[in-house]
Amino acid sequence: MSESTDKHYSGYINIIGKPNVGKSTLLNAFIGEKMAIISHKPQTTRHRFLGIVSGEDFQMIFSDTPGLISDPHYKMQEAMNDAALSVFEDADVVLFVIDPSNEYSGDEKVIAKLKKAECPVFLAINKIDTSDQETLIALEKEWRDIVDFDQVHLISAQEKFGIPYLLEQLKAQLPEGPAYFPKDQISNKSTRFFISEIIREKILHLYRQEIPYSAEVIVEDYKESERHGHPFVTIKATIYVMRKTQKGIMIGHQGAGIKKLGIEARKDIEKFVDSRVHLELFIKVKDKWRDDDRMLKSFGYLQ
Ligand SMILES: Nc1nc2c(ncn2[C@@H]2O[C@H](COP(=O)(O)OP(=O)(O)OP(=O)(O)O)[C@@H](O)[C@H]2O)c(=O)[nH]1
Ligand SMILES: [Mg+2]
Repeated sequence: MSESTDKHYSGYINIIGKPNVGKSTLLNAFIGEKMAIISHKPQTTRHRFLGIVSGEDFQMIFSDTPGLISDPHYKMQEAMNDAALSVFEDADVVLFVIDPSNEYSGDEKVIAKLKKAECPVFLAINKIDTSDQETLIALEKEWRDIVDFDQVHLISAQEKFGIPYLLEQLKAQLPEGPAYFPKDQISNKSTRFFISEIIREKILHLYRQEIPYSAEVIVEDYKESERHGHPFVTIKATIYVMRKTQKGIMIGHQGAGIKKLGIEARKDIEKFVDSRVHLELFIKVKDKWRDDDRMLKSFGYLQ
């Protein structure tokens, strides 16, 4: 096989912004498939992870991050903020996302970092399908007065409006460099990570109030086998909650809640792993895990 002498471009495009502005929806739109979980509830994403798009002469490494919380209440939220702000350390391009309802109160930390960034900084005003031109023009001006953005894009990640052009402009910013990941790799996170995310997404959709925020999901066991000549995967996952009452709510009347959660999660996991799946869910109570260093380490929030 002869080696190509053509130039190769690669780099990190790091997405950052407040909770719920559509960062994960945007990452999925860039990747072209559902990788990040999405919900209408803020603080859906809890960990920074990469979504990688490669071509013959380029590799774009996108990172999705937890939404920036202006007043963290517990250690897990502090760790989420740290993970989000760490994107300034390795970015080749920073993509700051806002939505039309966004105010910049509480954004001082990120604004200071955006101003000091040595790489190109783009502003994406997302959810333009929910706004009007006048508001958007005013919003763009307001933000341009604060930060000297290299480019501003008006997009709708959900409606896929403005995405191909933004992608093209981001690609044009990539410096010359090697592929940092194998060309067929699409993330830095494991199958287990994405399975626990799928289960957490269903918890966000099915349960109300504080339940999703009190829950963490760990895939304890993942076994691939074959059944009737077809691939078959057996998964055991534990859901940690903070109180006994939350465990009761999650299980539901005669187990109806956990059954529904299991069925909905399994359907999406089957699509994700492209196999039939048997999913077993266990619920454990772990008081104050969101402030417990050891638990946060074992859940991957702290190094
Ligand atoms: N109308 C509209 N809704 C959108 C758009 N993009 C995202 N959303 C919705 O906004 C909500 C939040 O989307 P996410 O992608 O989870 O937002 P996020 O910024 O990743 O949120 P965190 O992970 O909590 O920081 C979801 O209900 C999305 O469906 C858009 O372009 N238009
Ligand atoms: Mg998100």
